[in-house]
Amino acid sequence: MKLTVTEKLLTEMFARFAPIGALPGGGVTRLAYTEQEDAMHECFRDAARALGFRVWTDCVGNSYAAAFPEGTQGYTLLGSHLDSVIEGGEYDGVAGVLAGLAVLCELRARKNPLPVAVAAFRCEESSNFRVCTVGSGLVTGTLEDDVLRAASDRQGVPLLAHLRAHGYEKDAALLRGCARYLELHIEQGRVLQERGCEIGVVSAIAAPHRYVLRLNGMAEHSGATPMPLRRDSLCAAAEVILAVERAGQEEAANDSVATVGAVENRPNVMNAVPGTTTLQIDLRGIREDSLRRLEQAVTRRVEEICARRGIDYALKAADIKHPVQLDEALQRALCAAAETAGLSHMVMPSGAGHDAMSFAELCPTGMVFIPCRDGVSHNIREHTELSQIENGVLVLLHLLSGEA
Ligand code: HGY
Ligand code: MN
Ligand code: MN
Repeated sequence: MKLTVTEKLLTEMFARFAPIGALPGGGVTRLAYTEQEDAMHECFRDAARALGFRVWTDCVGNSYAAAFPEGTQGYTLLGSHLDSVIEGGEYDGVAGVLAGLAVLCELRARKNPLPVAVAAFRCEESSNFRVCTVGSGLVTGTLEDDVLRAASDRQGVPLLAHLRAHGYEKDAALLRGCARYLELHIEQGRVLQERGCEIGVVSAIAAPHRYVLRLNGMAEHSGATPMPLRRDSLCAAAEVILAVERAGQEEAANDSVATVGAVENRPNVMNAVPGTTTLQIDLRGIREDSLRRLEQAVTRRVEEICARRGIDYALKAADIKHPVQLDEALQRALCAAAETAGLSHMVMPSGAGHDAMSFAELCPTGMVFIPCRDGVSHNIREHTELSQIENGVLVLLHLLSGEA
């Protein structure tokens, strides 16, 4: 099968997206529910409309494009996201949304009547509100109300206030008529590259368990306070950060990971003993038992470090999700589609979270991975080739055209 429109579409669309949230040293910052994400969605909608597709937005700001009329049932939804982490790359999420648009164009060029829609979901990244997959979670009913109400951005502005400011509402109407969800995404790891494999078919998605840990010691004069009298919250945080890493290493054999990705320190000046330090902890795993051991180890070590150092602490869950197994029949069909397309492929888990997590309980859900250079992602150096996105489009097209 020869792609007719994809390369031109991808080249044009990446060029249109490029200036949005662009950073002087390369890479992008397009945080959720900020003007950069708004601009990405507007750019996507304008392009889809110009291509002659029906375009709409739902009441939490997700954007859609389709050739079929409103009210169509049983369609396949190709989705991903357009927001990024801070100092992120241009392909995380964007590759999947553009691949979806390319599939719509290729199906139309072949006069294939299959009902397929593309979705760009809001706030997939947890970078701004410490909660992920908000847009897809709201329209699939998988985002708990208490998590939504507790979420606030990096300046402390509630997520609900952002929705209201956009004229959106939290009680989103559930997505109707979607019979199957597929997502193309860069792997964000280096397994495909190391195995020389062109396509990954995802079997399971690791669940993020995210916590905010607030350590309260005592801010004091850094010159006049003798060492034995100090309750230094940043020193306690340093021990906790290494304890989290060690817990992750102990569970690495079970494909679990553990990271402290963000530190906020107060008063954060050279001549004051730190008094309050807040850590953001990200635990991930595809096995519930391993995740449980990880959580118990982290909780136990936080307790021990704080007791020994006389530090008060509050460990609060920000976002707890379950590991997701993806549809086996779809996995087989995607492998067959890659085979038909003449592309090397392998079945593999995803350590990263995706909007596909929001759909796995709702309908048959599948994911296609394409390699990214050296597995680098959530980094301004993130890169993949247009030809690799085209490979993903080819697999989706073979699957959807029933040619698999
Ligand atoms: O953080 C993640 O797993 C994904 O990039 N949203
Ligand atoms: Mn990401
Ligand atoms: Mn992503």
